[in-house]
Amino acid sequence: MTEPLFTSKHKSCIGCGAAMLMRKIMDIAGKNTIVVIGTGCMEVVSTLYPNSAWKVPLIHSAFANTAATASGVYYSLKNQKRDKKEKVIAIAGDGGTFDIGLQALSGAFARGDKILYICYDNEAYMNTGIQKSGATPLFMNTTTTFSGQYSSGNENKKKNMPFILASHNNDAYIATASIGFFDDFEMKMKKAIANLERGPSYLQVLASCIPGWKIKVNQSIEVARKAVLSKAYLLYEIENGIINLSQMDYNEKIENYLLMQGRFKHLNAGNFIEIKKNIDEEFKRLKFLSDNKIKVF
Ligand SMILES: Cc1ncc(C[n+]2csc(CCOP(=O)(O)OP(=O)(O)O)c2C)c(N)n1
Ligand SMILES: [Mg+2]
Repeated sequence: MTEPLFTSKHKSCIGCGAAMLMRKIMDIAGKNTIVVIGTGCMEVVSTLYPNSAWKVPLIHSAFANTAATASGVYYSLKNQKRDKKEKVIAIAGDGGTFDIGLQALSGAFARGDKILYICYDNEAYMNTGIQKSGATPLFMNTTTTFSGQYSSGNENKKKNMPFILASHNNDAYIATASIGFFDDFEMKMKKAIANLERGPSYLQVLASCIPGWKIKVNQSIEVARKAVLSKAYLLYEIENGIINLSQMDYNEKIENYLLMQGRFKHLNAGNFIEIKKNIDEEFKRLKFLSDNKIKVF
């Protein structure tokens, strides 16, 4: 076997879903890749001096500007006529993508910069201690949306990033994935790379977090599978403004997904009903758009 391009020289938590994803990303990307990494767990754990887990060139600048840095690298490659051979992959967490890096990402997509942006979505600002982000799901307990006598955790729904980006650019390839289904991720990442001939690509990948989700160290894959099968995290692609819902066996009970995680252990009967209603509505909406090939953007 050839040497991995994301090696074991990192200090992630045992069982970290995002670290597994980094390895998979680099296995698929290959060595003609320049990685731009946003501030967050994956940057912090993989670049601790004097070690680096990366066997490709890697740039970290700041929290808000991952996409802007990636665009700069892309235009530099283009000016040097290296852009057909080398690709730029930007990697950032959900906080760095849904919130603080959104302006730069929006600019890159509006311009059609040919970068692949991958958001590893662990559904909170994990590196600084599990604060709520724009990707945090309804009712999750975080250190800034604390569940207690007067609150059931996060009161907002997750932002719909794939739709926000799809509304920018019809040349983009956009997809959601989960570390519970690496074959599906691989298929989508290959399409995302192929799309760089035409425009930008965005992959949003659910990546479980042991301390943030309060699960056992051997449950990261299982929980990421249950998230999809229970319809809590829907997998789909958006190409040419048309949604294609990924074919999965969507018949897991949502309770089985939520109750295996400490971050949802406070939920009451009313919370379950509301979550169920939301995910059923969203599934119905996406399935309708997908089945009828309706051009949404
Ligand atoms: C401008 C700025 N604000 C805040 C921080 C502190 N900070 C570093 S990592 C981080 C959390 C990142 O969250 P996310 O993007 O979801 O990645 P994760 O840590 O979950 O992997 C924060 C708030 C920072 N480095 N820079
Ligand atoms: Mg995060």
